[in-house]
Amino acid sequence: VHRRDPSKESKELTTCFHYLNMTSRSFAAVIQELNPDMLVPIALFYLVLRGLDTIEDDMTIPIEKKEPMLRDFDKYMKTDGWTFDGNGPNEKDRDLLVHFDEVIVELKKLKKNYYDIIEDITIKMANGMADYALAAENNKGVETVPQYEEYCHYVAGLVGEGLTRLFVAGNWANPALLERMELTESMGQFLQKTNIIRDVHEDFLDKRRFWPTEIWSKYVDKWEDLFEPANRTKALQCSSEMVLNALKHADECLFYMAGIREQSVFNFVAIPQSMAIATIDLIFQNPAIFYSHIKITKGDACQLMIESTQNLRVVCDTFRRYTRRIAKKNDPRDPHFLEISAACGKIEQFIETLFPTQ
Ligand code: PS7
Ligand code: MN
Ligand code: MN
Ligand code: MN
Ligand code: MN
Ligand code: MN
Repeated sequence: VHRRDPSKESKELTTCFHYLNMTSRSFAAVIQELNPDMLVPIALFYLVLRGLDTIEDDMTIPIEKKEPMLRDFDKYMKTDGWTFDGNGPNEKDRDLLVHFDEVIVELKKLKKNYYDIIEDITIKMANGMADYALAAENNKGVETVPQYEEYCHYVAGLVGEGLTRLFVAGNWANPALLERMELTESMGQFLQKTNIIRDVHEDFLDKRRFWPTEIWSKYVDKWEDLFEPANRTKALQCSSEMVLNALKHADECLFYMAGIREQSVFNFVAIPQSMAIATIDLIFQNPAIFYSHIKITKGDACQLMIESTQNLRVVCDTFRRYTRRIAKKNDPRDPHFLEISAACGKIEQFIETLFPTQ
């Protein structure tokens, strides 16, 4: 195992790692365990997107200012000395933008092929975020399931694309993954959809909505009604349909991981996916998502870390265990009972084809 040596780093790079540790929910540790050749490019990729997302999430920036800021973010990331002192959804994220000039110094030292991938993904994500922020302001927002999936593509599918391009550039992943971009897309969609289902109440308090009208309108007349205790049964049925929609990505995530050739990259991609299937299990049939912020326990997170840093067989065992827990909780009175049962069956079957149990 390789360790960073801060005494051999520039002061700006040390600052970058400081903000990586401050801002990342679960990514900081796995990024720092990456192979040294991947470590800095991926840490900087993370910080650029974390900075961009801080602007997207800052609901105190009026849309007239937010939209152009998002669309110009790729210019800021190459402007010497650029910083931004906004409100930030929390203090750590705000601090990252206050010290963004130091991220810019390090970005300029990247190999051109790495910088170009990061820049390309940033441009596409930022414009997608701007489109959806503008639509939300005009009371349109996410209406159909294809729009929901398009938003998830902008904020997570594209991250997967950039990462897969970086992995292949370094020969850490099978180049065949580039010809199967739907597998990469599933990796991002599965993480983002899990985040959107879990954060529904937090986003509601921020006056943001990512659940598509096409789905929630089958259960309640108005979006706010989903959070009324009197409507809990309908709300849970609605969340089951959201879970069903997310579960369809699980088998492709496992297939993607079969294309990773290097242990530290495998750990980096597998840990968030295992956390996601465990989070889906926590969310499923759980009314608490409509009134509080729920998270898997520290103990479960520790176990998932251990299980996700070995090999695909162990990760498949994890997925099977959580899939069975989901299937067990499935309620025959739920309108999507049969489809959820089939989706769980499909995941188990896929694992069986990868690792037959004689
Ligand atoms: C470059 C490591 C591995 C093929 C900062 C990792 C928002 C779920 O929606 O703030 O604001 O509530 O909780 C990470 C695919 C992205 C997708 C994305 C960049 C996996 C900014 C993570 C992470 C692709 C855009 C959670 C997507 O943030 O969300 C690097 C392969 C950042 C990955 C956003 C969401 C991350 C997320 P929200 P959060
Ligand atoms: Mn965010
Ligand atoms: Mn966001
Ligand atoms: Mn500074
Ligand atoms: Mn969220
Ligand atoms: Mn949250």
